[in-house]
Amino acid sequence: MREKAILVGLSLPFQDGELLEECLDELARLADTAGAEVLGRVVQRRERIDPAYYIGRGKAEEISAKAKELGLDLVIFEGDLSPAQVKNLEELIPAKIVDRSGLILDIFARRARTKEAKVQVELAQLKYLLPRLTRRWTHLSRQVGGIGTRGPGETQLEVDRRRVRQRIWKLSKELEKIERARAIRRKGREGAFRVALVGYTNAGKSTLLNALTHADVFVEDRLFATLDATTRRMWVDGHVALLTDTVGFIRRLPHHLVASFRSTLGEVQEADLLLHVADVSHPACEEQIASVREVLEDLGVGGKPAILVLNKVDLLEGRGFLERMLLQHPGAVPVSAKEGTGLDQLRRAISEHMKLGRTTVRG
Ligand SMILES: Nc1nc2c(ncn2[C@@H]2O[C@H](COP(=O)(O)OP(=O)(O)OP(=O)(O)O)[C@@H](O)[C@H]2O)c(=O)[nH]1
Ligand SMILES: [Mg+2]
Repeated sequence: MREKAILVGLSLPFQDGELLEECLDELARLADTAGAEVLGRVVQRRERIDPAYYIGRGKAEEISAKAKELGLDLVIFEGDLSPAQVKNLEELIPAKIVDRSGLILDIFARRARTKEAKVQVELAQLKYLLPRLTRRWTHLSRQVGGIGTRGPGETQLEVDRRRVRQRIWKLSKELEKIERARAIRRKGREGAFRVALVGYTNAGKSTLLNALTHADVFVEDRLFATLDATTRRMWVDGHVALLTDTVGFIRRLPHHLVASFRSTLGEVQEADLLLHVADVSHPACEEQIASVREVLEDLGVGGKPAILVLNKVDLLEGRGFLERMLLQHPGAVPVSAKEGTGLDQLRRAISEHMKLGRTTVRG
């Protein structure tokens, strides 16, 4: 049984209406990936975000009626809600209230397979939860109601907070241990030329890794199929390079997640070359390229040598758009990871960077 959901977005003045539509499309894909069935969308035009309800109170009441009528399990908000907004909305609407960050965290939690990913995701979830713990309790004590519940409620809240903090501490320690082990593994690979695949989620990074190294990494037409770094050997011009596949990016990636995934993303930081994979058939391609570059800047690797790989050219009708993209991004390489076209040109481009590496570092 898929949980029934509707999406809620806010249209603010000076905001691009098309962008909001794209953000809602992306939210719908995220909801689908999380296992929800999206029954509809509600968009409200407003001058500003309402501090108490995010949307207007009247709209929230409308949604409440809709939730009853449709038997909704979830109401998913496009923006990020404050703990107070979640609390107020939950009091009004008989469904779970989830915001964009909460949804992304949920997907990561479902998809984490390795110990490392699980620790990283739980850490991010707890950090997200900590400031939101209040509402669950005020909520509960209000349900129990009346005199005398406040005291024990507060105490319980303190106990809960302490438990969460202790767990955060324990997980941080575990993560440090995993990071040390990863650093040792990386040291063992020193000397080899390292290439990291980066890019927007669903751009085709894992498909490209498979195509270039004949690996068999999990590929899926859903968001965030990959959470763990996988490294494979790749032959380029008679030399071996190591190619690493990593977690995909998304616009407004929750910062707790970026912080927790630092060790996985360490592979990106230590790479000699980045292959930035973009889905050139996606309507928001340029925007996605810009979002990825922003995350790379955040990670302190904005200045690393990179090749922009324009993937999924097989889905383009005509060459006009591709020609424009190639003019816009000199040095970009068009490929279809799925059909295996353009891979020779990509290998040549990688080879050029490897030669540069050999002459400047070891030459
Ligand atoms: N038509 C077409 N589809 C592609 C191409 N490359 C990848 N795909 C499809 O795009 C979807 C996502 O591919 P993945 O390789 O899982 O993408 P990813 O970048 O690793 O995604 P995440 O791990 O979720 O961040 C899959 O359905 C692939 O089959 C391509 O060149 N052409
Ligand atoms: Mg992948």
